[in-house]
Amino acid sequence: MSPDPNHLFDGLLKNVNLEHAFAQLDDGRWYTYNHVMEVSGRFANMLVQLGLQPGDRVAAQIPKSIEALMLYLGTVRAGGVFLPLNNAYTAGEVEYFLDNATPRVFVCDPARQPEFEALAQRLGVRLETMGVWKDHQTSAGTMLDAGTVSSPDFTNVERGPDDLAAILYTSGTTGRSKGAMLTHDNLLSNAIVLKDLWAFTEEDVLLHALPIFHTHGLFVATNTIMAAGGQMIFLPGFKIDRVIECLPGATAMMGVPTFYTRLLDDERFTRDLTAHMRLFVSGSAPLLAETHIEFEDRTGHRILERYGMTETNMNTSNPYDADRRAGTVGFPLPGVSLRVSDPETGDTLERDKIGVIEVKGPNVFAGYWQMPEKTSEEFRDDGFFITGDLGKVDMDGYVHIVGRAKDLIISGGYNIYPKEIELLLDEQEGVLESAVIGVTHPDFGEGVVGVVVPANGQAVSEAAILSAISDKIARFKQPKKIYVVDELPRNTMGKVQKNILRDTYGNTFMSEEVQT
Ligand code: MLC
Ligand code: AMP
Repeated sequence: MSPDPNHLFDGLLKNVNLEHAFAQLDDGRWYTYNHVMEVSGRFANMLVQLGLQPGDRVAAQIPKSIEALMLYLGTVRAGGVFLPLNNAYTAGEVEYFLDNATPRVFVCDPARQPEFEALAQRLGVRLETMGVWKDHQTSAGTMLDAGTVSSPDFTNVERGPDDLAAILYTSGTTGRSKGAMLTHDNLLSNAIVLKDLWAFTEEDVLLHALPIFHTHGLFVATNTIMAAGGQMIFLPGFKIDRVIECLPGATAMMGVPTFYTRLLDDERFTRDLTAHMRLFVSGSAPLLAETHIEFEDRTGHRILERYGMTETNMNTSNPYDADRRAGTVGFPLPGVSLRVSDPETGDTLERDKIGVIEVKGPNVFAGYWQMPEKTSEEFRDDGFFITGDLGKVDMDGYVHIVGRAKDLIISGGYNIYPKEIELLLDEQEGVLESAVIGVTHPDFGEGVVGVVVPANGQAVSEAAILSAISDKIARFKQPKKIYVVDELPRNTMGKVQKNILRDTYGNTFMSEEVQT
């Protein structure tokens, strides 16, 4: 059967030379595109043997590894829907996703298997494990053990452009996470656009230090490099020494702003170290204009900033060949329509006017998993998706993001919805109510601060609250500071004035002084 150009896997690997290197791994192994075919084929066979039907979900909360990436590709080849989960999520958080998405298979870290056995049994989900491959002797979970004996030959299950390839959960302003349904065409069209726009070729070597459970590391980075037939230096995470060591072997890097501020804080990061680099891309959170400028002063490279979302993949990008402007996210991608609307009336605003950014195009998701009402709330009648980001298009056509209409904190590139944390703080003993805000953090861009009001006569302390919530939600979401106050500032309508809280506690992470 000839490759189906609509199938994500076939489309990504369409022009690839199978002998070409795909990834250079931290354990010294080299992966070629032949390995990609073989190992993803083995996983696809295994999933089918486990009973996977087209459209079934495969959830995974596993350490970053090349095999984890092959599980994504194997799922897609088998006609399944890949559902990656942040490794930092607690068992309680994972329970919600499994309950909501009802996957056929859940693959977890072998070290955490005991936490999930009862849950998997209750939900009727097949539990498998996958750790990090070490050598042929050591077991690294059931998927890798079985993978060595299953066949590498697999004929991809037919899928249409509108069939789902992945579901990525994204939190909501109400605190409940929503599964963004991404189709084969959403992912494939975006990868091809980005490869062309950013001029990726098979000569490229992408330094990959992002996690692979989010859009940025999983799709923007790996799909784009595959579409180009290029290779990656595939690191387990962002550790500064290793990144600096690997940079001379790379031609491109993608990262969240924290990657770039950390590099700039290191004196080994010099013009010489980056001399052969062709491209640095930043996204997932705002890159400060001063970081952009300092980066150029230090290295001579202008970071290319782009703007995306789990629901929409990438929407805009600064140009590759023309002026990359600090503080802007560039132009809408080819095929993407973008407009700025009045948040109240929905009327389209003229250039330079600030409103809510709305987008439409092949990149935009198919809706939230089993939440038709939530889906329709976030789309206009003419099909534009309301991003919740506030911005403007300037007179030269560059898009600027100036804030958010949604109550959202972005910390080190991870999204944190205050509502989810507030609901948890409110449940704690002695707490009457709470408000959660994001304030400037020197490393993560924004850091989470909780402000709590004790119930009448109760004594509450920061330490007691932090200890009580320590195993309830992922660590990166937990407030890095909690203030106890008598009351929250409210407006005449009774709404908490978070802007006042942000003014009061804005310096929390910028100075040693503790505020009261
Ligand atoms: C780690 N910690 C964080 C954090 N990451 N706290 C707040 N925000 C974060 N992002 C905490 C840990 O809980 C721990 O706390 C301590 O910091 C050290 O943990 P670590 O694992 O050693 O941290 P580190 O490896 O340095 O991780 C920082 C990071 C990582 C910036 C490298 O967060 C990261 O890789 N972020 C990228 C996120 C990403 O890929 N986003 C893309 C989303 S897609 P303690 O208290 O235990 O010490 C998207 C769409 C788009 O947004 O447009 O791309
Ligand atoms: P997520 O839901 O994790 O995919 O995060 C998407 C959100 O990240 C967007 O709605 C924006 O608020 C933010 N974001 C992504 N890229 C940028 C950027 N370049 N500048 C500012 N915000 C960004």
